[in-house]
Amino acid sequence: MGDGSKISRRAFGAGAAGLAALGATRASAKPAKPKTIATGKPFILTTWEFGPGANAIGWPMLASGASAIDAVETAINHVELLGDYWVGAGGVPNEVGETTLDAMIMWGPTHDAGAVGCLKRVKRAISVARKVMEETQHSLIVGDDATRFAARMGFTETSLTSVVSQQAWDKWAATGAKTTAFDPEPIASADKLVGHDTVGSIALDAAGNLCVGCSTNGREFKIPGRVGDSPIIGAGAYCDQAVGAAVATGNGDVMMRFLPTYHVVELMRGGMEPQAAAEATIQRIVDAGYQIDGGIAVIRRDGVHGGAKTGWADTPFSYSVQTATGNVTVPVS
Ligand code: SD4
Repeated sequence: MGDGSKISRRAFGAGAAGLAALGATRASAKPAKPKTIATGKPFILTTWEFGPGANAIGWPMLASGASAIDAVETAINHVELLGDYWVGAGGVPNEVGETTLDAMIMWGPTHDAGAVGCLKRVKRAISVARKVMEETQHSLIVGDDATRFAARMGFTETSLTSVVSQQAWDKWAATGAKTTAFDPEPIASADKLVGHDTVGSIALDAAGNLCVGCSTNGREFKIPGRVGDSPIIGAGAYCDQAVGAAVATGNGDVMMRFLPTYHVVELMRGGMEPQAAAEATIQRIVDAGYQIDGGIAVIRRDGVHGGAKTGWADTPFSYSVQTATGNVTVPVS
């Protein structure tokens, strides 16, 4: 966990040589005026049944003045290390039995973001994503190179396989089953995916800074190397300091084609209420003919929130929001 003080990326293109290379027009352009944004009433929103537990970790931090980025990272680390099958280490093996992780973090004040895709052998994926954001000019690092990057940043390499993930893979492989990733797109018939999940958290701190993060181990028996929507900015998560933030969950292979978290934030920027914006965003996917399980949770910076889903007839998707008045869990219908 970081201390919240090191949230800006190294200055881009610093130095006369960099400016000269950009030419006179760019070099003489006025720097953008920083937006003044009122401080807010802190909140933390977390998806799925992880919500109350993760919020109970992140909220006291916000209440005592911590940065939104520390609250989001800590809340998500808590879920990543729970040993839950659907998020983090020890769950959702790929086609060859390995668990790999996708995660992203985005910081409102600078619109900076960091992400890892198909991260192997490192447990706290959201923390590695934060290092990508804070220590490099990059936004997304993937695969074994993400593992090497993590090691360079001081993370320990360890197996992400657990007894549960090994047994799940052994059982699946013993049936001779094949990955569903070669099946036709879930358009003419409903998606048969059952095994997938993600945790997403959004926080606003007392200083008015907004942050969003998400972490997942993707979908069961995926083709090795597959990266889902979670580390794709505007797909798995997105925030805009002036408007609000959103997180997504569900069939990321399809959802990333619609950039739903970017879309919903832009709808709110245009004046749509959070609940209506969430519904319109999911409807866009449905209108394109996709029959998937998927959902989003969204919160405007004034704390008004909403959620929408498609599919998941028997799976209760929910999100939880904690503020000074307590935690509420909102079932999404
Ligand atoms: C993925 N969107 O990798 C994630 C999985 C998920 O509910 O959230 N499932 O596709």
